[in-house]
Amino acid sequence: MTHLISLIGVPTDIGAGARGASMGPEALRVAGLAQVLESHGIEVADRGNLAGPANPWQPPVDGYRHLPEVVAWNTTLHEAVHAELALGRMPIVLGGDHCLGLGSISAVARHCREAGKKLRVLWLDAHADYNTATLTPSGNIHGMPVALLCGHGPAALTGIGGTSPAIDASVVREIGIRSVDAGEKRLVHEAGLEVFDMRYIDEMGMRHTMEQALKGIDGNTHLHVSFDVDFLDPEIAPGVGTTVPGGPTYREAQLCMEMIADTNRLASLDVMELNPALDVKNRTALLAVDLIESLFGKSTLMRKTSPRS
Ligand SMILES: [Mn+2]
Repeated sequence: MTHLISLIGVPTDIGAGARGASMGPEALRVAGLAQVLESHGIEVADRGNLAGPANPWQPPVDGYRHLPEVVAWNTTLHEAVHAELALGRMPIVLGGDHCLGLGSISAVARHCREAGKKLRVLWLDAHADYNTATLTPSGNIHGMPVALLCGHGPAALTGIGGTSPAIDASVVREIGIRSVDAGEKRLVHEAGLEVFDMRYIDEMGMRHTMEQALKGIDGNTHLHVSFDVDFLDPEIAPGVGTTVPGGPTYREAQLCMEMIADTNRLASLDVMELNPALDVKNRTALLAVDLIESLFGKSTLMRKTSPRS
């Protein structure tokens, strides 16, 4: 795992159904993200915020809201993430809404093709984010990034980064899912997406879930985590636009992050959908920073060494 981190703020809610995730990057900074990482001996460069079009708050056009603006933000983000990876640094994308997973992960996939690396994407989310315009009446693109990455959607989006599809569905593991539309469910099954939903976590436990989700990761694997903060139970993480009850508890989320850290293969990260307008005294941002700290090796447990694969 590289210990050179670049923070990339992407202050937009262009793909969301509620305004406010555009303030997410600053809330994570205020919650001390850079300082917490530096306390673990990690060198952090805050690249500031990317720039892009304002949110015009329009209804869908041909099934998509703000398509040109979503293309613009994701194209800029794609180049920024790819440039950091090319420098041998680990990008942490501070969203912004989850439509930005498209620009981020398409860049990670491009880097993996160039570097001859295997890719594994962990999608931590309450939602499958596998919608298409024909399935979703809202047209909010933050519900579509996994489908777009897998090649389903308009060419202006699926072609970002030059290779469509950007990824194969087989590299994705979705964890924490508890809200999937009926048509979306069918597409997820057709794509063969591996989903560990809350029922699975309830029945099998987070430890077994993560063992399964991390299975097959080896020394040549680039592990990307796309962390939608609505993954967490809203009791502990109210500051998101689309809360769904019944998510992972504090300890379950910590274990999830600790087991990812134990692989020593985390190479890029998205932190998405934090919405300070809906938060309470920045507690969701502070919790996100606490969990990110665990991703980078803070262990709550009294262990002399953590197991490394
Ligand atoms: Mn999401």
